[in-house]
Amino acid sequence: MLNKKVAQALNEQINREMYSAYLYMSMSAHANNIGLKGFANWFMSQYHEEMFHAMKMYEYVLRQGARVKLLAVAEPPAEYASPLDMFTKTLEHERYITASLNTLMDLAIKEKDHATKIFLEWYITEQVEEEDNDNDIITELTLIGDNPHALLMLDREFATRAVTVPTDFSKGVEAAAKAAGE
Ligand code: OFO
Repeated sequence: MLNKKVAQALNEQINREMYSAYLYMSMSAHANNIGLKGFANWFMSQYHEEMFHAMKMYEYVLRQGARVKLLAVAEPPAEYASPLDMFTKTLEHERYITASLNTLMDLAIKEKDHATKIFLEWYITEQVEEEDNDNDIITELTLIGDNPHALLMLDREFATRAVTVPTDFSKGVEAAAKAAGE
């Protein structure tokens, strides 16, 4: 059972996760357009991660007997100045997501909603990993600078990133996550 405030805040967070997916989908398209297929693969994998985050929360709201209310998803930017710009914006966005999850956690604590608090811990732990990865990539891209050879090497490495989260939610999100070992 979720109280109204918590249910609304969770629905808003579903929207933020959907926007995250949309943002990385846009970055994937841009990377494709500039010939960086490995970067396109990296961002499309990130898109799937974010869809999983959104759907995991969607299922939680439903399982708690509350209403899912899907809000309009904003338009993400379509152009980026450079690969470094894409990752700088990725890190900026993830910091914003971390802050929104912290606010959500504060609300769950204030409302004494222990189930939601436990549920949100998974997201907050994920954010530490995401920000750390983004920081590492920004450091690499800064070192690469204007060296096209080094950039192509990183592009090849990014081409090997595989999707590890479930992508088919027709039988339920948690069931799919268990089957995928998440
Ligand atoms: Fe990129 O993070 Fe979702 O939660």
